[in-house]
Amino acid sequence: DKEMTEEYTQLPMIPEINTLEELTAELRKIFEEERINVEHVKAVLGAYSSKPRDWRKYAKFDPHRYTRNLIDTGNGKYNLIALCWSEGQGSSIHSHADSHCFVKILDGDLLETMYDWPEGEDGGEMKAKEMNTFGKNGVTYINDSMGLHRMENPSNSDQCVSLHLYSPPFQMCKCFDQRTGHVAEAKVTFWSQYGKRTPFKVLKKQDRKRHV
Ligand code: 2CO
Ligand code: FE2
Repeated sequence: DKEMTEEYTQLPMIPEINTLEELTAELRKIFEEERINVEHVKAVLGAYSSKPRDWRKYAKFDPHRYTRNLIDTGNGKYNLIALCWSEGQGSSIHSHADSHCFVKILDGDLLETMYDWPEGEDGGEMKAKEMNTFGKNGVTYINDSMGLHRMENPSNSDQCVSLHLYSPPFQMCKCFDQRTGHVAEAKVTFWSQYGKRTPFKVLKKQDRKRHV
């Protein structure tokens, strides 16, 4: 209907956003509102041009899997996270706990492969339905009604850093075995929070659970 259309064509004014701090401030303001306009949030993320000096302190890599580094909790409305993907690292196929998931590339390239939810339990091999590569400053969005995805750094020579906003924040999601369609609960963890390494003891406990 008309109201709906206007929501997507008439975006609110996007201010100039020069730094990650300015981006965070704008996001906090937007998420104070009850309703989330997906296109507006995407436009705000797009308005920021990535500068390594802004996010260097969150860019922590691990040789074994991609890391999740908490930047901001947006007054409890969302988690803003820097994900660091070494060459070739990727996630499993996963869902997003009924949250909005916004992604902006800060450095390198990220390949997204989309899948439909499997039909029933262990519904057999999951077939990719769409693949898209996002480059530096690219923005994308997914939620559970759009399906599932796997994200990976397709490069064997360059790292990738991406900025993810999840609203509302979540601790658990579902991950899927591509060959069998088997689903399992997975815990999401933070390698660092506000630029500081998550204490080893906490990580060890989290590690008993499956990861995305
Ligand atoms: N959802 C995954 C995670 O938070 C990353 S893929 O982009 O949404 O670990
Ligand atoms: Fe994801």
